[in-house]
Amino acid sequence: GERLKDNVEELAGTFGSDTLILPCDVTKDEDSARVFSEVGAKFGKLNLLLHSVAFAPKDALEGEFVNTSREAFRVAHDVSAYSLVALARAAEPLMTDGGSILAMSYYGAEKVVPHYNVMGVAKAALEASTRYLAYDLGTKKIRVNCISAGPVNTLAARGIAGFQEMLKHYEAHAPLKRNVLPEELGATGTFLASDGAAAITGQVIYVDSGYQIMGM
Ligand code: 0WE
Repeated sequence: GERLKDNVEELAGTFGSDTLILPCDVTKDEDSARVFSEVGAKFGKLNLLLHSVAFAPKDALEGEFVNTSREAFRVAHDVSAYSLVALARAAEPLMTDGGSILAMSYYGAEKVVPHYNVMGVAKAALEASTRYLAYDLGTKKIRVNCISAGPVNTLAARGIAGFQEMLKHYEAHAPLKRNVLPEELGATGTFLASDGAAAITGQVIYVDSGYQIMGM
């Protein structure tokens, strides 16, 4: 939306002048169709799709999971999980040399993180969708993977109660005894998009200072 437009333009500016910035409401099939039609018109083909979008209504991330409304569940899954399926389907015709599709996940998909609630269920759907998409698109040499990131102090994290404590918890308990840097997530994305990862598909790669291996 408009609120983030300046940030997006600043970031896209670092890629040089031949960029295209388009709005996309991922809950609308017409929007993804329009985006990839414009990408096709300008560039002719596509190599990489990074899915980095999630939303659950704020009240669903505060109370108990058992109280999640049908509507909050629907919205969280539509925006955070189904959108990967819709975008992959729209991107596929442009990935004529094969391609790499990446999605961002979080540990709350596999273990209970208090208050992550319906987002954890939606991330579980996102990770499972990654595997089914990897199977379908493998014949087109399109790979589909998730990066499961440790907590990063982003704009989306700022509104989350207890987030600073979560950063401290990772510093204390992760094998590397530190938090993840944004550029480390970027470097993993670059690797997964590269030919070095040509035989990696359907995976969830943890970029979390090793936190996920711990049992206690
Ligand atoms: O996936 C996320 C959060 C994504 C997110 C953030 C918001 C905040 C504003 C989705 N929907 C909303 N809705 C809003 O209204 N993370 C991995 C970050 C996160 O969120 C948490 C976490 C962590 C970590 C929520 C509770 C507990 C832990």
